[in-house]
Amino acid sequence: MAKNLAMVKNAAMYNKQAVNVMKNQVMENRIDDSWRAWIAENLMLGGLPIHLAQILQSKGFSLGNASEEIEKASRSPYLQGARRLRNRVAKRDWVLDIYRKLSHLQNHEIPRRHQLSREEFLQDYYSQNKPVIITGMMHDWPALAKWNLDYFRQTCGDAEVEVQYGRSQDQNYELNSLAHKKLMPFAQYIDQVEQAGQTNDFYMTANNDGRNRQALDVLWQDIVQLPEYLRADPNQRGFFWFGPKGTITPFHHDLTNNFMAQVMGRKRIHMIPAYQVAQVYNMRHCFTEVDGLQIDYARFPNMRDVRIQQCEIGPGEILFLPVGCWHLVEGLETSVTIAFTNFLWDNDYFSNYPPDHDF
Ligand SMILES: O=C(O)CCC(=O)C(=O)O
Repeated sequence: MAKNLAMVKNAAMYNKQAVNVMKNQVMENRIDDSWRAWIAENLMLGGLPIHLAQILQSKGFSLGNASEEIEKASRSPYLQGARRLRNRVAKRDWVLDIYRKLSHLQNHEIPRRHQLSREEFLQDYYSQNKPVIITGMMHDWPALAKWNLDYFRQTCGDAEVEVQYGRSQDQNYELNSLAHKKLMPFAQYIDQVEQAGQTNDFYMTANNDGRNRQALDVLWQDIVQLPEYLRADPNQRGFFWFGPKGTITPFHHDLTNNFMAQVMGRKRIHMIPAYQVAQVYNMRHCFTEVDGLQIDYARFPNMRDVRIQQCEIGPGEILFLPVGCWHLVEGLETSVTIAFTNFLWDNDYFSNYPPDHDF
């Protein structure tokens, strides 16, 4: 059963998708367990019994049967338990909404801080779950001067690498990332990036890191870990993102705090604070169906309440992406980013992540 797009607030928005899925069963004209689940779900959303009965009637059930079933569900002690849980979630949403409302009083610009000290970073950003752009901390990276497509060809062009491929044909290319992995010589990928102009069809991402770590080993000699903020850890060096102009990483959140250290090209990042999770239609794991570049407000009305922050980063700049913060990333030019998660401070938000990802 597809999950609902909205919480109680959106009670009018019944689960239409589920209605379509179950069209076939209507032929038999009986209310079965999947329809019962639909009734329960929509009662929990705050749907009025009479409206639910009318929808069932329009699907071929008799009004009497529908009303009886809805009445039975409403009285069910099982549903009383679920109602309590729903109320508890609504209370937590209310608390999160305090942060959302207060955030409207804040300056929306992502601050740029030159050579931010460890302590300031910890106190003002890491521990506050707030993004920041740090400048002036990559000046000793050989990569900044050396990296370009020819250098990549010369140093590891023969290596076999893994990339995400064939993304244009699949709306859910991030959710289905496993299906888009493809192996090719690095030199061939570099040629494609060079010739592409603008495309989102292929992208070497952190999802390919397991395979590429060894293949691109030599490039890591040009990177200096950032000791002001990161642990030296030979097993956790960072993640290599390399793609053409036009790549789009759709809205999602990470389960770690994250640095995006920009080496080549520019990127635009759209961010939504983590406490707005109730408004972003999180359906599966850390993803949303909302297209952040073309938001359909009729389908996703809660997005009107969402505060989206935007910034751009270029070579030598580091964006701190706080854990849980929703982000969408656009490659504005051929671009290379190194992402890090090995911070000096606790960065385990995975152990207590809900095990069932169907939200
Ligand atoms: O650079 C990108 O395209 C996406 C980066 C990202 O989403 C991340 O590091 O979590």
